[in-house]
Amino acid sequence: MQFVDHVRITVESGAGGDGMVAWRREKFVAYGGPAGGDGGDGGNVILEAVTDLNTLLDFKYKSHFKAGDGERGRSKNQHGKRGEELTIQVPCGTVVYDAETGKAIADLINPGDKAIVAGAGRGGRGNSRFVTATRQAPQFAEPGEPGIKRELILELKLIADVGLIGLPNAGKSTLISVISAAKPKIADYPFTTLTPNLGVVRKSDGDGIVMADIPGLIEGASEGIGLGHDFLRHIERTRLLLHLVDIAVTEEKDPLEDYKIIQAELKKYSDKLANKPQVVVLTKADAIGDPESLDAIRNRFEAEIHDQVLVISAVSRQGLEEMLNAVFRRLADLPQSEDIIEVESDTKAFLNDDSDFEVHRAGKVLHVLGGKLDRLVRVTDLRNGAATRRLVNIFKAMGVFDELGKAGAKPGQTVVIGGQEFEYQPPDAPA
Ligand SMILES: Nc1nc2c(ncn2[C@@H]2O[C@H](COP(=O)(O)OP(=O)(O)OP(=O)(O)O)[C@@H](O)[C@H]2O)c(=O)[nH]1
Ligand SMILES: [Mg+2]
Repeated sequence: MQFVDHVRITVESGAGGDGMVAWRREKFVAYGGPAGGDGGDGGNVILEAVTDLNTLLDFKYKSHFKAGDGERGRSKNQHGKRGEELTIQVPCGTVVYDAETGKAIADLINPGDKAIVAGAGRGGRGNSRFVTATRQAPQFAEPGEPGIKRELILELKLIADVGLIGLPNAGKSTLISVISAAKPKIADYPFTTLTPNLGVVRKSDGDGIVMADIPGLIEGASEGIGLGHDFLRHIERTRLLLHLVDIAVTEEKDPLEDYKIIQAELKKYSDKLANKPQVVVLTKADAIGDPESLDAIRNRFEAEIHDQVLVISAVSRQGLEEMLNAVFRRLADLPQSEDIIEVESDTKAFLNDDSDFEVHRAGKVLHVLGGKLDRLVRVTDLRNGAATRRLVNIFKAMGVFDELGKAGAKPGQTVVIGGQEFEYQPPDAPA
């Protein structure tokens, strides 16, 4: 199975349905009172973390998602139907970024975690909602709000307690296959592992921890050599790293140099990863016949890193229990979760910007900017004179024209409000 951990998708929420202009039919009465129903709201687009996915592969085939639009309002004050909501399933550990800003907007870690990434457009109100003492027969209704369309980057960062790192062939996959039920491919050539494997390692009391086996790193990985180093994102969220060093290669290579190569590559990826708690594990001890040379290697490592160094053989199972005990002990002292994602509040999923307005001059044109005004313009049918007159009255009541006057607007001048052009009228002119 192909493992995909980085995709770009487009999501679009449903537009709200337009409000309706309709009249009650009564015998002998031309306009029996307004009876136009509201348009239905559109559907939201939601991302949800689920356990039965572990790659973003599906998004390679389908990357465009749209929720249903709301239906338009009907006569007899009947409201339009709501648009269908769209829930997109993603694997646990999916981080969601706004593609435009690059900011993380959601981190879906646990099954059931959800984020609304595109909020539905609201349905427009029908004409019966615009009745006032002086306006018994409103000839207009609100259009529905548009949906929100945006691009997102989804990135899978696995969630595991322990990450296995080391050069290719260090014995990472062999170790996880021996201490968990995971059955990754194992072979005596480099880059056997191309995509991460997760395994659950059980303690004697039944508690389990999750271990991640990832591809091997080599010198220059940060410059793209070998498999590069992007896959390190899968151990960013681990609490502890097991650094496996093959000591069966002493003839041609120095294991301590191998160790340093990996440390240097971790640092090139991020200081955070390089400084993550680490346990150094010398592997393939069965291949070293002489116990004294084994001790000598261990001593050299301990002198270098000033910490305990473990020695194992996955093949003969030597040292495995001691290693697991050390891992469980270290984990017990470490915080439960490693949150490395700083999620910013997602301001683009909803059209609910209620900010007040400001007047800006851009050359000769005066712009009035503000979320509240944007919304008002959006839900006004500007081809309809009555609706537009109402909008202009609201502008006046909000003090928009006063502010435009202060900013030097001349009667008849074009001003831009909510992205639409209007003619400026002094505040005391009749609507
Ligand atoms: N003698 C001995 N050989 C081992 C031991 N552990 C792994 N090997 C062998 O080392 C080779 C590489 O093992 P893998 O587990 O595939 O190594 P890896 O670190 O996952 O390698 P990549 O996936 O390529 O990064 C295989 O031929 C294994 O059989 C061990 O404890 N003793
Ligand atoms: Mg492997």
